[in-house]
Amino acid sequence: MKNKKFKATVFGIGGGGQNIINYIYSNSDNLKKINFVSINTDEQMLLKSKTKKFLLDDKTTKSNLKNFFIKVFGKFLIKKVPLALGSGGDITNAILRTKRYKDIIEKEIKKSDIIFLVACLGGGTGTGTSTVIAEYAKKLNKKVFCIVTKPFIFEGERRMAVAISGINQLEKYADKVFTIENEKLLENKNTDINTPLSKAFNEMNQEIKNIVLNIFQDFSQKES
Ligand SMILES: Nc1nc2c(ncn2[C@@H]2O[C@H](COP(=O)(O)OP(=O)(O)OP(=O)(O)O)[C@@H](O)[C@H]2O)c(=O)[nH]1
Ligand SMILES: [Mg+2]
Repeated sequence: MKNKKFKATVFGIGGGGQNIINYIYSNSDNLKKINFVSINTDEQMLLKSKTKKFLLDDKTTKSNLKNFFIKVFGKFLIKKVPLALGSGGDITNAILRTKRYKDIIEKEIKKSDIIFLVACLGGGTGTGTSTVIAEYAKKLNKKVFCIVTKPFIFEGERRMAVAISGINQLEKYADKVFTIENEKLLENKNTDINTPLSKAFNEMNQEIKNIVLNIFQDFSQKES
């Protein structure tokens, strides 16, 4: 008999991370037992996500915290509240904003036995926030699996260096870090100049979905 208490949460962090988990969430009937949570500093982007959402606002007043709760748990955005902007590639900003929501993030982590962190590295939020959540999850004795992408070469050396330092940080806390290179999309013989990027991304999303599914099933069986 299956252990009904066995639970997993997939966090999609930053713009790319939320895109990927949005795809997985929207294209999986067999993953409905998994808790999907999009986390972003960019409110406009976050509104596109169909999963549960956590906004890392850049303000700390009580009224904004109240608005944050309404936005997380309510269905409609309150129009009067100004939109929270992304970190603009600033890891320090993303880390600071993540730490302000420690209690809320830890509450979500505690619901699960396995934590998956999905992020596209190279920007601020995916790189900064994922390392903070990985640390929280490991300190709460969870199994932590990270699935991250490295930026395209054309995005420049700085973004690549940021991504590599992010991977090094994640390896301190994760049980395993799966790294996927965006650049591979350009080398794929099925991808040419006429292939829409969204189609190429979806193949990668599918690959990431399979990693999550395999790990989840492995653990589910062990727990049965
Ligand atoms: N595979 C894939 N990669 C993406 C996607 N969106 C962005 N990326 C890659 O991820 C890197 C980081 O971009 P974002 O995820 O938008 O950045 P962010 O984490 O939101 O960071 P800030 O906006 O700077 O706070 C980019 O440099 C791209 O290489 C996506 O949908 N799929
Ligand atoms: Mg962003």
